[in-house]
Amino acid sequence: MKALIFDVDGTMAETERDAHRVAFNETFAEYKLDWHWSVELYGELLAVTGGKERIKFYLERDRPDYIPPVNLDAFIAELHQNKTAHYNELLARHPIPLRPGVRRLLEEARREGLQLAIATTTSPRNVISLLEHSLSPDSVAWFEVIAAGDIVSAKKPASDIYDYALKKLGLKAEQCIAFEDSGNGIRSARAAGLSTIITINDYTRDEDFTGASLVLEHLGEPDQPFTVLSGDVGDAGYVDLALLRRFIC
Ligand code: XBP
Ligand code: MG
Repeated sequence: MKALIFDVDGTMAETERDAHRVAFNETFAEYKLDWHWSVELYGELLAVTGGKERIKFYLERDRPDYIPPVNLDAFIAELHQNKTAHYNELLARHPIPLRPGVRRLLEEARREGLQLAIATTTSPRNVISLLEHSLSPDSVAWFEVIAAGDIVSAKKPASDIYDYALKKLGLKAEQCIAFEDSGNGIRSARAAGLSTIITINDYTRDEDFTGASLVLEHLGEPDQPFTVLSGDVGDAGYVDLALLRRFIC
């Protein structure tokens, strides 16, 4: 096992409901658009990864009444840039805590000389903000590769972002483990050939995690053991490198 590759949103931290969703709504309000994404509606919209793609999907599915500007893609890109600014302000004001076990596992991997990488649909700037505010000011440098956003043309569930991360790491899929929280995420990681550990959250708990090595409530801590939804963990109560080595294919 040479590297751990982490998804960000929903996996490292619960950023979707109280940060991304809120930032989208702040942008819509700023542009005087009568669009509002409730907690429930946002759960449906998460079926589409990528903020720009999600806005387009919402307009097509829920707002057939909307008369688009001549260049809709450019307008959506402008909205999305504004949303990214709101998201970054929000993370600076109210850092979102990392999920249980994330910091501990990253620190163990660093001590043991494993490489770390990120494979996410969100923008690089958002990843950097989360790492700096919630992990440590110098933690961007902990990651050999930050594969994010529009660097690939096809977002998750396509394998492209994981293929890109593996290529940049210079490693084969069999040498790495992916961490994901969603159905789209596991499809992407598995399509790239990666063993995948799932930590669910309220938005994703009922999704299809076929092919997961483990499906857990969270990564767990010595004093906060995980709940196992599927897979064999022996007598482990939290994810550490010894447990992960069992799942290298
Ligand atoms: C995350 C996403 C992202 C975020 C919003 O998916 O789908 O679109 O919701 O970020 P994953 P942007 O965790 O599978 O990578 O608005 O920057 O796209
Ligand atoms: Mg995710």
